[in-house]
Amino acid sequence: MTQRDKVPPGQFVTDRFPVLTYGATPKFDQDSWSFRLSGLVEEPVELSYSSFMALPSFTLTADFHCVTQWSRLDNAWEGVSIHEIMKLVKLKPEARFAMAHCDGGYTTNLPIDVLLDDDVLLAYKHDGKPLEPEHGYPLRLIVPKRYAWKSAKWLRGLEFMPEDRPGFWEMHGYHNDADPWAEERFSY
Ligand SMILES: Nc1nc2c(c(=O)[nH]1)N[C@H]1C(S)=C(S)[C@@H](COP(=O)(O)O)O[C@H]1N2
Ligand SMILES: [Mo]
Repeated sequence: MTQRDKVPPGQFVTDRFPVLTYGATPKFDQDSWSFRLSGLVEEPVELSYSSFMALPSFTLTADFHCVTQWSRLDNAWEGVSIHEIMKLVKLKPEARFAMAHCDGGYTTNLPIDVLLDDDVLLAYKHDGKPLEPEHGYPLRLIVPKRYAWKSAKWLRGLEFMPEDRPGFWEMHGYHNDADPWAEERFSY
């Protein structure tokens, strides 16, 4: 694949790693940090920082496409694969959508089949180093096949839902589905 084939329409490539955050970078406190799986699961789960970090790790190289038109290619992400996370709970059959919840109150929504793709992970490292605070330390969601606003920084939990509900940017005019190859940028 040539580099051009990796760049969706209307995007340009940058080697930088811009920061795009609505609001301030939340403070991380290891003792009060936890990761929750909630909503339509048989038993909700809450993991401490150390038990989360003890989960088997998964690495992936993927491109990252921001709706503001920059793409950063070949990011090496390391974290825990979504499939590993889902071994911790049993989804109820009515679960069809998920909401990512973050420190600071940011949210973003995904259909469960998009969340459960093989390239989705909860990342704690980028290009071999712990995530920088402004890029989501200690944990962020990575959904390579969607625009980057679906890759929630400072992730604290996933909630499973029977019906779709818009997250933060989806409520403020961004497209619900966010496929960069279809240029699903805005909903208006
Ligand atoms: N918690 C949280 N996650 C977030 C955001 C945010 O404001 N808060 N911004 C989103 C947007 S719009 C983009 S483009 C990417 C940018 O990730 P980066 O700052 O690591 O480049 O993070 C996404 N995840
Ligand atoms: Mo963005």
